[in-house]
Amino acid sequence: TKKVIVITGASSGIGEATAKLLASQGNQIVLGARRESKLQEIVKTITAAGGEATYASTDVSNLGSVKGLAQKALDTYGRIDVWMNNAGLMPQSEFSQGRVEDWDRMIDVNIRGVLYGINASLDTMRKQQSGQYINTSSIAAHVAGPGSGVYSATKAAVLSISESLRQEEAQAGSNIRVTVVSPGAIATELTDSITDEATKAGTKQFYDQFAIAPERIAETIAFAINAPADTALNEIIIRPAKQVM
Ligand code: NJP
Repeated sequence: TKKVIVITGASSGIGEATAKLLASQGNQIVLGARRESKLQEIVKTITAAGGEATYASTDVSNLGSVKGLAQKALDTYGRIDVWMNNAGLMPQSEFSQGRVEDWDRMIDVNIRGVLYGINASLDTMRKQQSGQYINTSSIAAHVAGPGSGVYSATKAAVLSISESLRQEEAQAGSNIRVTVVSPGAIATELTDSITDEATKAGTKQFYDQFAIAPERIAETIAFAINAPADTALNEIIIRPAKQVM
């Protein structure tokens, strides 16, 4: 059945691939991100293929902006069946470099963005007595290493937030499912967010060896959404077959 699916970070990478796949399966997609021209282009591609989509330019680190995205979904399609908290940044660096601005941006987008997404949509799902969250975490939540401390911490926060939300909604009997998808190296624009040039070069080299296409993640998310309503896939870890850590 047709679902209204809101996706943050939908202007590139995993969000874009997921929007396109879910639209091709007959769902109504609401895309959010900051780059409006990219969102317009993706909506055009989806509608040209016979699908249904709209967008709202959204900064997930601003609660009012995220509420605007939720309102766009309600105004256009009348409900919210799935909310995908996917916007994220990965400006990795070692602590000794003191890149405090990068830490703050990761906290604002990777953590606050997820909390604001929940806040903007949970009332609606509670009223509907159905819904689903797809929260994009990372393999980095499970495996921290040099340079990944803050990114790993923000993605571990996504696991904690998701698990509490899952338990609360299960207890309330609200029929709201919570799914975390924790990817390994995926070929997207994510490495562009690294501000330290040496770290960026090293990470891109690592990705170039074996990163898999964002369409793989989109297929995984579609599987979790299409699972029977009484069944919740709570966390999916998905790596390139050749990725060690
Ligand atoms: O990266 P990318 P991915 N407000 O850079 C948006 C996680 N992940 O698809 O605002 C709203 O192509 C940005 O849009 P824009 C990762 O941590 C990935 O890989 O227009 N949106 C763009 O659409 C992240 O949570 C890998 O610039 C904001 C999107 O975020 C998720 O996957 C591995 C925003 C980023 O798209 C999607 O990232 C892993 C804001 N303030 C986890 N700031 C991987 N690729 O290897 C950014 O473990 N965005």
